[in-house]
Amino acid sequence: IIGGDKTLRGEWPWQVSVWLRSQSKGSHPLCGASLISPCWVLTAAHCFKRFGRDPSRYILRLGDYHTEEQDDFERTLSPERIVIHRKYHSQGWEYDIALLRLKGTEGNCVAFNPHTGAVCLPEAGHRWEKRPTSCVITGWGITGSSHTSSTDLEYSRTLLQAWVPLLPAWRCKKRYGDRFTGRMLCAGSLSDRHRVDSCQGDSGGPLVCQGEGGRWVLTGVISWGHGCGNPSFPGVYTRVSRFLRWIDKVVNKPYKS
Ligand code: 4AZ
Repeated sequence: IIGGDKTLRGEWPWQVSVWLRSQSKGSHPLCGASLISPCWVLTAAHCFKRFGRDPSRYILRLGDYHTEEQDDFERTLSPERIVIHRKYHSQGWEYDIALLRLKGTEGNCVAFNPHTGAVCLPEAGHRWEKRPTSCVITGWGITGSSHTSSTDLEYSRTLLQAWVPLLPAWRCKKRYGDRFTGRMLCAGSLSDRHRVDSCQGDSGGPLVCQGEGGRWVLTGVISWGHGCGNPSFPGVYTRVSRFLRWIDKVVNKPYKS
């Protein structure tokens, strides 16, 4: 997260970290992800580009805050299944969405606690950027000061957050052309003085916006962009409201292994 601040422990209880099982101590998570129900975690498809789709290669941490310390509510789980959107292609950025099934019987995979809980999904067709909305991104990815163009090229050891404005689609169309589609959201700071963005290591993690009644809604999945923190090249997010039927289908389909 570029231009972010420290979070409080338990502040974003749906935040999940995705690790390669063989990662050594002192390394950083591969991706972020979001808990959407007791058995399902939503993330980006491109998180599995490098190391493949075998669930046994990965571990998930719930209730995590500090990547190198055992936090009070932290739990390590392994995914039972990785479901990547079948239209996702590793050469492109479309359909950058994946669901991870946790081990356990339906409804009984993880117990929620003060530092672990699910985020709400948006309503179908909700177009957040119609009204100027500030949303929050969170992650353990590469950091950088909000006032300089350089990133630290260092992953954060504590979970960071940043407020990021949603931008009209044309801001991203102008920069990315046809690579930016209606299944994506454009977000970032336009100010050269206060750069806010997601970066490498944050992808798969949440972009949440506050809906009516102050509920946090999972509006985007951190996906891609040209560099990090450059106001000319906003961050691109998978637009969750366009994938509700896909999510419903995957989550509610009877599964036989
Ligand atoms: C990445 O490499 C990445 N600035 C994620 C988000 C952004 C750029 C790169 C957006 O995973």
